[in-house]
Amino acid sequence: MPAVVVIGAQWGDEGKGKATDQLGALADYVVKFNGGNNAGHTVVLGSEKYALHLLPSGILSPGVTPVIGNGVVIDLEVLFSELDALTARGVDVSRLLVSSEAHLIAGYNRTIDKVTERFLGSRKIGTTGRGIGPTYADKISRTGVRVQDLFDENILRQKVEGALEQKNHLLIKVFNRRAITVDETVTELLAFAERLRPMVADTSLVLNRALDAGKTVVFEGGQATMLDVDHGTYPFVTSSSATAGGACTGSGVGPTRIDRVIGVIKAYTTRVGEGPFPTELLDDMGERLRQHGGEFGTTTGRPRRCGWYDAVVARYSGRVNGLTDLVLTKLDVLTGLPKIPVCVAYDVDGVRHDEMPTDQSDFHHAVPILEEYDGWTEDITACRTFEELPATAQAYILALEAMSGTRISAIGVGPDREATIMRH
Ligand code: 2SA
Ligand code: GDP
Ligand code: MG
Repeated sequence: MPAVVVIGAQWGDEGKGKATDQLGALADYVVKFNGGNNAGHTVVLGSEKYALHLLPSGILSPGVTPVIGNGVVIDLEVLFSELDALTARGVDVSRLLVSSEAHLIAGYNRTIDKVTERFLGSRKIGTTGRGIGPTYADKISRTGVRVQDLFDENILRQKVEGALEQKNHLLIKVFNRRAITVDETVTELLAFAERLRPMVADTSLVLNRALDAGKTVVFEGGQATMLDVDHGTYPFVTSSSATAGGACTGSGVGPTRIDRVIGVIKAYTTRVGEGPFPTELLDDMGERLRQHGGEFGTTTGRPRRCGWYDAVVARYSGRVNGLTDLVLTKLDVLTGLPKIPVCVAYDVDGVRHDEMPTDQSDFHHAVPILEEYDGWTEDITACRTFEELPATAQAYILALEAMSGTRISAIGVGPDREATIMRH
């Protein structure tokens, strides 16, 4: 399996970090291809717990070369504080490569992210406030600042001047804020330039050569399918391509080179931030899933919204990502529930929808059609084969597999790296 893409199949926090970390042990390169430090991936190795944001989860495996691809937006201060924190814990981060084409998050974009959310009031997106959306907006409108600009101060200054002409207009006239100066921005960005320089590479060339040489490359998606700027619940999405196609545009590796696309999916669903969520539970059961699943943002600490497994979302993810496998996570969190409802389709104004409604407004008032499965009471965290699972847990997995349309090839039964069942 030389080139494997790992993406989130729901609204994020499915456990991609754990899945990537496991694959990372078999990989030569692990590439982050979208998003930035809005991401939060928790990896548990024995008694050690790591929360990764900007760095690919594969960084924890000795021998892996972690890569930050061109599709990522980088906050340099966060990058170096994450690197320093890992180094202090004995993790070797010396092989990290950073694309010269990746875009940089400047202070003005963090400010604009936060003030825009405040300005939107009840129409807010519920962003992480890390400057992600405004930085991708600059990229698309061709006013962004890239990693390579750090190494020519004249060009950097020109680009920052161009960007600030627009930003200051917005900040002063619309948001009633002070102007941001070119000097403060250039100083902020250049502060890390010399530390970054040795890591900067043509990462597309490096990865394609690695694949030519038979090496294994894992592409790690940030956020998830339903947060993808094209295929997600727009406008309640992040601003990058979190689906499998993003692995190609965000790394400079062509689609013909990808061998497998793994969707990570929770045995129930969570979402953080605003936007529609048909199976959301606003009652005690939602609170039970949140507490048992530890469903609080890895980056912001926000409580995650919780609900039942949604097979319409799973089928949609299978389609838009071309999934070859599903990794079903957090099955252990459902232990103890007498019955487990699953959404098999939606009712929209009396019409049954087996597929994702084309019209976003329909999705906003889709009512889940639920089917119930029997639960189990046995502790499953020590199970390491499918056959060791209680019969009702096996039946639940097989039902999800049948209705989701993609083979479930691994099952998570706990946060630890070892707490996984592989199905061959
Ligand atoms: P942004 O900041 O512009 O990307 O926010 C836009 C939407 O994308 C959602 N988003 C996320 N959803 C789930 N997990 C994310 N990472 C963190 C985590 C989130 C946290 O692992 O827990 O700590 O709060 C993530 N990042 C972005 C966001 O909630 C908006 O709905
Ligand atoms: P990511 O953004 O998709 O990498 O997911 P997060 O790290 O934000 O959230 C997933 C959480 O679930 C983390 O705290 C993981 O340690 C934890 N986790 C992952 N897989 C499992 C599992 O199978 N069971 C349990 N109980 N926890 C898991
Ligand atoms: Mg997360």
